Amino acid sequence: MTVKSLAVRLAAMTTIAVAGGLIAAAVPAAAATEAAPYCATDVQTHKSACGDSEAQAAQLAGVAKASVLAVTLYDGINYSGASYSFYVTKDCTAGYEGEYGNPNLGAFSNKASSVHTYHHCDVHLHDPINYGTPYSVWIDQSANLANIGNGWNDRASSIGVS
Ligand SMILES: [Ca+2]
Ligand SMILES: [Ca+2]
Repeated sequence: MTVKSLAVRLAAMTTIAVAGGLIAAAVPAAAATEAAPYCATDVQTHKSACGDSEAQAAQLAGVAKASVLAVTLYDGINYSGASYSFYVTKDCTAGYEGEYGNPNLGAFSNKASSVHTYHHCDVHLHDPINYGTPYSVWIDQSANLANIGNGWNDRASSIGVS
């Protein structure tokens, strides 16, 4: 076998593996969204859970009573549809220090279409997982992320909160 034919074979195998992965990943994600559309993560424990309401999701994620809601991402515009909430230990400060973050939005990656922050927090949306570029301006709230910068609808895969 020549080097080139091996490379072609490997490329073909990779394509099949990627296609299979996409199919496998898409089915459970859709099922999970239908069953429990509200999800939450506590920054202290990094524990995430989903439920039938935002309150239930927070409870199942073990969000501490002292924690505060920093940001909620919504699948729909105008703060509608499935949501993902991120809880922090205390109110954010007036400055931008990048105090908290979620490096991988998981099933909510590339879904957020509107976002609302609370307790003096603002949010950076990052296109890749594990932060990095490109990322959005600091956002306090946006009813339609398509209007932020060059468009952030269905794009965020990780978030920074300050
Ligand atoms: Ca969306
Ligand atoms: Ca992305």
